[in-house]
Amino acid sequence: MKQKILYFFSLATIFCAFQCHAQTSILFKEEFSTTPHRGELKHIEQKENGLSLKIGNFVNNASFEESHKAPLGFFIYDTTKGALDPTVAHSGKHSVRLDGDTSIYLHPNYFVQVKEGVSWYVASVWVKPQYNIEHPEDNSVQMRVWGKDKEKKNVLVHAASMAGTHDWVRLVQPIEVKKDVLFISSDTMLRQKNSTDGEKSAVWIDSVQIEEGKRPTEFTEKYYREGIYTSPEISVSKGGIITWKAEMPSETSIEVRWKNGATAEALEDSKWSAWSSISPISFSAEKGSLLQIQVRLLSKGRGLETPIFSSLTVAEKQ
Ligand SMILES: [Ca+2]
Repeated sequence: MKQKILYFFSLATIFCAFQCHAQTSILFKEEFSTTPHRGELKHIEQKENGLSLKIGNFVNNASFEESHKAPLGFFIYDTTKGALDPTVAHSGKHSVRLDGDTSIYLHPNYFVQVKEGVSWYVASVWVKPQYNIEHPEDNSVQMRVWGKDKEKKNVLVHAASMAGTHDWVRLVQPIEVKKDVLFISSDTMLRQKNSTDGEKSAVWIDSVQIEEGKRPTEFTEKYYREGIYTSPEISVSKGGIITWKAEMPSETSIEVRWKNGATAEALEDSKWSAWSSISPISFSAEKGSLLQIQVRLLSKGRGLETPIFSSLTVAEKQ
């Protein structure tokens, strides 16, 4: 296997020596699949096959779109009082509606494993509550965050709640991970005191999210929908070309831009070029000898796919 790789490598070297050195010389090359990145990553992580968008939501089927009759991966207690609703949604086309004359909740079938070194998570859910207005003081919608310890005991960690009738509104609960908590989860509950007059309250639930950090980001089903790689400063003496290699599954894209300056300060203030999605692009060194590049990974639609960015090369004209 090693021999094969060497063989390919030497072929590539010979090819490049012949092809590239004829017109350009390489100033900067990063193979993200084989070497640690230089530069900064935002909402992006390095994997074996290159840079990819980070997972922005650990909840499966978080928008209830992968469902048939019942919301896959969740259970409703009890099912006579709640169902998938294909006519109302915060994201996608479906939500879950709970109807209660007593309290009722929607709970996921799984827990998210807490990662080592991560001390904060944040749980969020979009809800649209409609209360029995005769008794508004008895009703609320609540998101409860659960933790599991070594003995797999459920512990109520936090709860965020809201009273009143609203259009779509987000319940948010930051979670500081305690030492003994290994798994976390969140459910959504329609709390209603037993109704004596048979009147019902209802809540629509959609866009459930558990992510790293203290503040929630825009709802996404899996990956962050935008991530940025910023290169280190690269020394140049004249203009040249920037080339890159990437895989882009459907509904994803990659864009690249650059800026140029004489000093680190000037570079900071310098304007970026327009984003370009087709490799290669040319750059100029009119303003000085420093060049910086940004790469933007995008996942459109529901954020279910990530592009993979595998290499970036900067070459100067000869
Ligand atoms: Ca949905």
